[in-house]
Amino acid sequence: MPYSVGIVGLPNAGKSTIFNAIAATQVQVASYPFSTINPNAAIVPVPDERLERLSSLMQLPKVTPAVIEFVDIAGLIKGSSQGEGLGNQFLAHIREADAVALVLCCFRSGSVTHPYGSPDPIRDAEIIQTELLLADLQTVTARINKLQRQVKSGDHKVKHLLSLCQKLKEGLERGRPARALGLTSDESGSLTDLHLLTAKPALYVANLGENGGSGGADYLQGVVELASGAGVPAVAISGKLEAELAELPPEERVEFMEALEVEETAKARLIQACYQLLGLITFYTMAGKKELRAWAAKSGATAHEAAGMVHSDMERGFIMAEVVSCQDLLTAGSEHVLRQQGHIRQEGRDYTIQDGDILHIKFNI
Ligand SMILES: Nc1nc2c(ncn2[C@@H]2O[C@H](COP(=O)(O)OP(=O)(O)O)[C@@H](O)[C@H]2O)c(=O)[nH]1
Ligand SMILES: [Mg+2]
Repeated sequence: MPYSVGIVGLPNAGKSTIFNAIAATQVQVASYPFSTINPNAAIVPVPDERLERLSSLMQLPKVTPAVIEFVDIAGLIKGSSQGEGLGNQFLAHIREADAVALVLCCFRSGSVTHPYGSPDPIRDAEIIQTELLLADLQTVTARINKLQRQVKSGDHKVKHLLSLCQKLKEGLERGRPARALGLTSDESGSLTDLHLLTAKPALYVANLGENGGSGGADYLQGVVELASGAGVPAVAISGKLEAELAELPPEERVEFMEALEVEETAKARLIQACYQLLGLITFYTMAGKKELRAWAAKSGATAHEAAGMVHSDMERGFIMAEVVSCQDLLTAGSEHVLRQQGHIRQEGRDYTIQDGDILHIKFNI
C-alpha cells in the first residue's frame, strides 16, 4: 500500500473540500487495485517536474508517477478521545495513517457555521492536539497497567519498556506530543505497536477563504507561528478555490491560473509537503524502455529494498544496480552520452538510494 496521510480537523474546517480537490487528480495504479473501494480515500500522483522532463526526453510509451494516499477522516470535536461524536471511528482511521494533515479553518463565511462560534485557528489546533494527546494517554496508561502486571516476572525487557512508557506518559501529561519527546529511534521502535497519534509526523494546513477573506492574513500568521514553535511545517491553501479549479477542464484551469497569476496550485504544494513529511524520496525506473516510473521510497532505503519495491524477483535475484542521477541524464540528453562520460555507476545491494536516482536493476531469475 502507498504511504498515507490522514486529513484531520474540526467539523466544517474544510477537510472534505480539500480532500475533494486533491482526489480530483486520483489515478488508477495497477499495483493498488483496491484504491476505489473506500470513497474517503484517494491515491493521488505526486506532482513531479523531473518526471515530466524525463518523460519528454525519453519518450517511453507509459509514464507512471509516484503516489501517496489521502484519507478524509471524520471530524473531530472536544471529547472525541472519550468517544464523543464519531470518536472511535476517527481514532481508528488516524491510527492507520502514516502522517496527519491538521486542517485549520482560517476563513469567515456567513453560510458556514464554526463548531465553536467563530474561527480561531490557534484555539482549534489546541482542541485537536488535546484530543490526540488524551487518546495517546489512554493508550499508554492501558499499556502501563499491563506491563505492571507482567513486570513481576522480572523480565528485563518489560522493565525497560515500563519505564519508557512512564516517561512517555509524563511527557503527554505535560501536553507534549510523543514526536517532541526526543525519543531515540530504538525507543520509538519499541513503541510502534502503540500506534501513537501524536508520534506521527504532522503538518498544519491553513484553509484560507477564496480571496484571503477577512482576517485571513492574521489567521495565517498565527498558524505559521504556531507551526514553527511546534517544529512542524505549515501550508496555506484556499480549499474552496482549489476545489473549483479542480472541476474546470484543463484549458480553462490554465487560463484561470494565469489570470490569478499562480503557477503552481496550492494543492500541488500540499501534496509535495506531505510527501516530504512522510520522509519520502523518489527514484525512477525505465523497465525495458517501455515504462518510465517514479517510486516513493523512505529516505535511507537501500538499492536492495528499492529492488523489492519494484519486483520480488529483483529482490531475490539482486546482482547490482546501475545508477544514474536524473539530473545527469537531463543534462547529458541521452544515456549514450552518459555512458561515454562515465556517469553510470554500479552499486551493490547496500547502496543508499538518493533522491532522483534512476535505477536499472540487474538480477538473476
Ligand atoms: N467560504 C469558504 N467556504 C469554505 C471553504 N472551505 C470549505 N468551505 C465550506 O465550508 C463547508 C464545510 O466544508 P467541508 O469541506 O465539508 O468541511 P469538513 O467538515 O471539514 O469536511 C462547506 O460548505 C464548504 O463549501 C473556504 O475556503 N471558504
Ligand atoms: Mg467532511
